[in-house]
Amino acid sequence: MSEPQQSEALSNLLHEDRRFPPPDELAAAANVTVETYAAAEAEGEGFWAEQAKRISWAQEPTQVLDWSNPPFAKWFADGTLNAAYNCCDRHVEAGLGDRVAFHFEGEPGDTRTITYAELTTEVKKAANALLELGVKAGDRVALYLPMIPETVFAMLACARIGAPHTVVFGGFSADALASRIQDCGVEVVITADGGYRRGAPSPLKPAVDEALKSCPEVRSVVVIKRTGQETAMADGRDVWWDDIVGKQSEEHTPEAFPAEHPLYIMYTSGSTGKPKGILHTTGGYLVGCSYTQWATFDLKPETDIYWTAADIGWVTGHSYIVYGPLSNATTSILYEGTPDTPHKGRWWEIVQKYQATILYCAPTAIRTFMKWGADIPAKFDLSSLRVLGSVGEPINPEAYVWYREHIGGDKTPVVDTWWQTETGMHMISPMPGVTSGKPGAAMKAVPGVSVDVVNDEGIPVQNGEGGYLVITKPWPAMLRTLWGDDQRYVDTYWSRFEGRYFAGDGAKKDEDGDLWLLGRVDDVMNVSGHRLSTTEIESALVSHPSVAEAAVVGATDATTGQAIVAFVILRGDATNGGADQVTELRNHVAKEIGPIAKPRQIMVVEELPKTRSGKIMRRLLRDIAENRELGDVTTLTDSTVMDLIKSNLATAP
Ligand code: 6R9
Repeated sequence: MSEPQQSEALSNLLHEDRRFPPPDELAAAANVTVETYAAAEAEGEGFWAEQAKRISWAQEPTQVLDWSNPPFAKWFADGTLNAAYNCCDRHVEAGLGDRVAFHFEGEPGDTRTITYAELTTEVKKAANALLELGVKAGDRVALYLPMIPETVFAMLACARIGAPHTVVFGGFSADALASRIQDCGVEVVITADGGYRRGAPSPLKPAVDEALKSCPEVRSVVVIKRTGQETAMADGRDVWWDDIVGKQSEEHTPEAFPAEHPLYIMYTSGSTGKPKGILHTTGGYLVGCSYTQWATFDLKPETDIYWTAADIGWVTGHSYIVYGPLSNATTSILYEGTPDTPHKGRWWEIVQKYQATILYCAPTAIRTFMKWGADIPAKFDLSSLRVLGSVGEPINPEAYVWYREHIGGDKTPVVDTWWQTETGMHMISPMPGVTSGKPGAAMKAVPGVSVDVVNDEGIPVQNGEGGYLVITKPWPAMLRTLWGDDQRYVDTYWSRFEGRYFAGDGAKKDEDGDLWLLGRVDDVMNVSGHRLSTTEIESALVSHPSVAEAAVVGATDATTGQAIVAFVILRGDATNGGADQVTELRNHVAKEIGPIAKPRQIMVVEELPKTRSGKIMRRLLRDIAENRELGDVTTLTDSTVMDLIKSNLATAP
C-alpha cells in the first residue's frame, strides 16, 4: 500500500481516539517528567553518565561511550563492577537486608519469601558451588529451569563469578537446548527435575539427558529438586543442587569485572536460519535496565510490589525480573505457573494477595483474559494496581482499553514498551507520569534514546507516514555482537541503513509525531501492490465483539501476489456461526480498513502457535495457509498446537 493509503487505513481503524492523561497524583510525584526529556536531549551521552551513578562501581568509569569502531560499542569501558553485588550485597550493606526481593508463588500454592539478605547468601553459596565445579570467569553456563527462586540464584551466581549464562526457556525441546549448548560451548548445565505446569509436574531433566547425547563437552549437570519426581542421575556428571550448594560457605567476595565483560547470551529465533546468540555485557546493560525499570514503571522501590508476569527464559525476564528490579532493590512477585491453574482467576488472586502495584505482561495474555471474560478479574480486589505494562507485540487498542478498564480500574496508565532481546532495555514507551496515552501507540523514545522512522532510502518520513524503525544512536544496553559471529551482527542490524540500527519492525509517525509499531517488516503483506500490515488487520478482527484473538498471514496467491489469510479464536461466549460468521468478519474488516484488506480466507481455530514470549509464529500459519509441510517448530511453547489446528481445519464445515 502506498504510504498515504497506509496511514488512512490506520486512522480508519483507530476509532478509539480517547486519550488517557496521567492521574494527577502519579504525575505530581513522577520519576520522569517533561524536564527529564529536555535534560536527556541537552546532555546527550552525559545523561547516561548520570544514570551510571545508579550502579555501584568498584572502579568508577571516566569514559561513557567509545564508538571508535562502529558498530562495536563500548560503554563505561574503564569502569569495573560486579553485577551480582549490585543486585544483592550492596542493598544489604545499605540496611535493606530485610526487604523482600521476591514473593515466590509456586503453581501448586507453595510460597517462599526471599529477603535481600537471603538472596545474597543463596547467591554466594551458589557461586562457591560453581567454583568447586571448576567454572571460571568467561566460561559459559547453560540454565534450563522452571520459574523458581533458584533460577535467579543461579543466574546471579554466574554473574558473580563472571561466567556468562545462557538461559534456555524450559518449554524448548532437547534439540533447541543442544544447539544452544553447542553454539556457545557450554560445559556446565543447571537444570531441575521438573517444574509445575497446568497442575502437574512437568519433567525437565530428561530433555537435558537427551540434549547431552550430542554435547560431549558438558562435564557437570547441577539438578535442582523442585517436583521430587523420579530423576535419572548420571554418575560422575550429575549432582543435586542441595548437595553441592547446601554445603558451601556463605562467604564469597565478589570480583570486579570490566564493564564490557560478557554478562549473558540469549538466543532468539530469527524467522529463518539458526538462532542468534545475542551478547550482553555488564556495565551498560545494568545501567540501561536499572534506569528503564525505574523510569517506565515510575518505580518507588520502598512501596511498590512489582510483577513481571513473564518467563525468565525470555529477555523480559532477564531485564525486568532479574537485573532491573534487583539492581533497584525492588520487591517483586515471582510466579511459577500458568494463568488458569487451578482456576482462571489465578493472576488476580495473586495481585490481590500481595497487593501488587505494577503489572507487566504480554498482549497475548491480555487477549486471553478478554476471552475468558471480565467477570473473572471483577471478583478480585485489584485496586492496588497503579501502572500496567505491555510487551512483546503491538497491543491492539481493544486490548489496551480492556486492560486499563478491567484490570486497572480505569485509572492506571498503560505503558506499551517496545524493545527487543537485542536492545536489552525499553526503547520506546509512554512514561506514566508524562504521557497522555493513546491506545495502541508506544508513543516516544524513552529519555536518552534516539529513534526514527525512515523510508526505503533511509530518509526520515513525515508525520502521518510509515516506514522502518531505526535507532539512530548507540544506547548502553545494546547488544555488543552475535556470539561468535561479528559479521552476522553487522549484516543483520547495521547494513540496511548506514550508521543506524535496523530493528526489523515497521512503524508509523502519527500526526503528532507519536510512534505506532506495525509488526515485523517481514509481516508486511503485499496484496495487489498494496502494502498491508498484519497488525492492522488483526486489530480490525479483534475489534469485532466475537473475536478474542487473530493472526493474519500473507499466503502466496497467483492473482494478487499475496492473499490475506486469517486465523481467529472466538470469545468464550461467541458460538462458531459457520459460513455466516466468516462472511460477517470479512465484511467487518472491509468496513474497518477497506475492501482491499478483506481476508481471502478466515479459519476459526482453538489455539494459535506461539513462542515463549507470546509471539504468534506466523511462519507456521503461512505453511498451513499455503498447504506446505510445517517448518521448524522447536521454538514453539507447545508443538501439539499445530496438530490441533490441522485436525481442526480438516473437520471444519
Ligand atoms: C522484549 C521482546 C522483539 C520484537 C520486536 C517487535 C516485537 C516487542 C513490542 C513489539 C510492538 C511492542 N515487540 N514489544 N511490537 N509493540 N510493545 O519482546 O523481545 O522477544 O526479542 O522480540 O517483538 O517486533 O522487534 P523479543
